Amino acid sequence: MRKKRIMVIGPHGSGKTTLVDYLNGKSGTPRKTPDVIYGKNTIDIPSAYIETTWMYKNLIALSQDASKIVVLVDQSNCREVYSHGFAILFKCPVIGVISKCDLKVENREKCLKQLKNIGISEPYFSISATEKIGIDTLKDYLLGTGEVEK
Ligand SMILES: Nc1nc2c(ncn2[C@@H]2O[C@H](COP(=O)(O)OP(=O)(O)OP(=O)(O)O)[C@@H](O)[C@H]2O)c(=O)[nH]1
Ligand SMILES: [Mg+2]
Repeated sequence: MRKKRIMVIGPHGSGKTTLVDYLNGKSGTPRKTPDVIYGKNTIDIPSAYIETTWMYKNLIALSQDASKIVVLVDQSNCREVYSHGFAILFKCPVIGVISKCDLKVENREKCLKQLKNIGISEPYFSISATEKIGIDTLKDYLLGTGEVEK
């Protein structure tokens, strides 16, 4: 059977690649990611996949390779990009994450509301890659011992 990975979904610039690099124990210079990238433990999904609903069928197909799906809501720019109930498209567990929680603290409530509207149940995680907040807790939650089982 193919190894299942953590699939990371989020709007443009929300910190997807920064998070997957962390989950893969890698560091790189963040740049726009135009393609689906399979990493050691992760699948990094380009933001275009959530920006139009007709791309959702591709997301569903890719989710066959996912053990869990991380849905990012960007606290620094929490424009609504997901359809109401988006999470019910998927069969595997969907985890709600507020990224860039070091920025625009006043947007926190809006982000929590968005995660609820997307149809994700708590617990939600707040992370900041720059300030190293919540990111180890999330990594433990997603990967357990540090590896995804084969
Ligand atoms: N302040 C802050 N900046 C962050 C955080 N995480 C990522 N960034 C910055 O946000 C920018 C975008 O990060 P990426 O990881 O490339 O975001 P992405 O979602 O992969 O972006 P696209 O692939 O272009 O859709 C980079 O300049 C990162 O350094 C964070 O927690 N806090
Ligand atoms: Mg990226």
